[in-house]
Amino acid sequence: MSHADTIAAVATPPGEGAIAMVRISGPDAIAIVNRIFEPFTAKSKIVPRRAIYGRIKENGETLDQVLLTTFQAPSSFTGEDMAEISCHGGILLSARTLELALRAGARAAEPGEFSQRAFYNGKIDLTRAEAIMDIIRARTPLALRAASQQLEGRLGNEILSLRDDVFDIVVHLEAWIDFPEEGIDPATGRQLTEKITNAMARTSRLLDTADDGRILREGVRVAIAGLPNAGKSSLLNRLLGMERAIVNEQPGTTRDTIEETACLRGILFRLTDTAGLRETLDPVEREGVARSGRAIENADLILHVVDATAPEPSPTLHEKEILVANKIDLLGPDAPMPAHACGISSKTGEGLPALVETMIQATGLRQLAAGDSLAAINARHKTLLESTLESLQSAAALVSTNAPPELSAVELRAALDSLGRIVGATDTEEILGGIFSRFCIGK
Ligand SMILES: Nc1nc2c(ncn2[C@@H]2O[C@H](COP(=O)(O)OP(=O)(O)OP(=O)(O)O)[C@@H](O)[C@H]2O)c(=O)[nH]1
Ligand SMILES: [Mg+2]
Repeated sequence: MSHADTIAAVATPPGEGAIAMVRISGPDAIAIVNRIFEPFTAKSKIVPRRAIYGRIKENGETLDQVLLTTFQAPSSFTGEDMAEISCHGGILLSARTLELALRAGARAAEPGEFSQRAFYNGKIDLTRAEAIMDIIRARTPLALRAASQQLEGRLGNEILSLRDDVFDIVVHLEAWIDFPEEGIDPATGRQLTEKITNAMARTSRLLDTADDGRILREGVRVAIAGLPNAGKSSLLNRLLGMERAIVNEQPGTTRDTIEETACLRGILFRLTDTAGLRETLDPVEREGVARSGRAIENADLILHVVDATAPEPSPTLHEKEILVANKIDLLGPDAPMPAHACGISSKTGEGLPALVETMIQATGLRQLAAGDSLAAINARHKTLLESTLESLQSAAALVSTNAPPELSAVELRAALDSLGRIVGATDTEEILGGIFSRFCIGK
């Protein structure tokens, strides 16, 4: 699809900096640039992919000295004619340069509109478009690596190859629809079932990365929970490396949940300090305790903090729970270390590195980092892969019960449709709007 209008935006964040960039894309990009830009050397011509030094003119005066780079369709990010004006990085200056481009015939771009055009023009599939935003938003090295692999097409290619496999099965099956009198012979039936099972396994493998994907993009949700005064807030402060939460010898100090993010050895953690869990008549503290319950429910990992000097009745360990025995600095030299617990002192910092190591092990991200494939899917991919898997399961069941091939074909076509939506081969305006509206302006 080619767009009739030409869009422009400041592609760099607002603020002072060495350079800001105004990006223009569309059929009139070069004509617009010719109206507002003048090379310093009269004989310099605007040639694609060559940077030219010149000035931006406003009412005959020089607004700024800039570097202009142009690209000719289809060899550009959007696949259209494009111009990038690198001016000095001032808020007013970049806004004025943009305004001149708009007055010269461009329209202000919507968020993500450049990437959307790149998608429409077949430069990138949807998984790559999403990867661009993941790269921009990445806050840890691992998240960045995963996003960059997605941009290189790891996920997109896997989906396309899976789609090819399913397509082959459909073709195979549809050959039988044309000859209804013959019916599918048992050997072919077995072969088809095997192929569908194989596609199901590949889909499941991708689905298994959904949690990793969420954790990479949003961080591991950790609830720090336990009885009042166990040292939960002290532990939060230790992990953050700053005095974020109030610490006091009075039980019931923390009333509300406090959430902060920390990057611990390259992994993003969203730490929530909670109100100590106890029965109370104080309505404010009760609300705090209720909030603690919700934080615990939503957590990927719970740090159950107990006071090592005042052992609680042996706590029930949840699957996603790490038992942390705090205040070991108060234990006598001969006192036994609490069994099945990470002994730490939030006061001295003892045991903290081992606790962080245990937390990282519990996320499973270490294996992910060690593996060569970092395809970690997002929530949109997850929903679509789930419906792919459902359709494949139905198709497998139909084939194995020797149902008419038309019925299995319908299911397989539904699987193809879901896979197509992931890469954007079967797009709907609705999905696209949802994805691109979350982009930055100018991207
Ligand atoms: N000696 C020692 N004292 C600690 C340690 N951790 C916390 N404390 C003390 O224990 C008391 C309670 O600490 P907090 O961090 O406020 O405990 P909390 O679990 O957040 O308590 P609530 O918010 O009331 O639920 C404070 O007086 C801290 O100084 C530790 O490792 N060693
Ligand atoms: Mg507290």
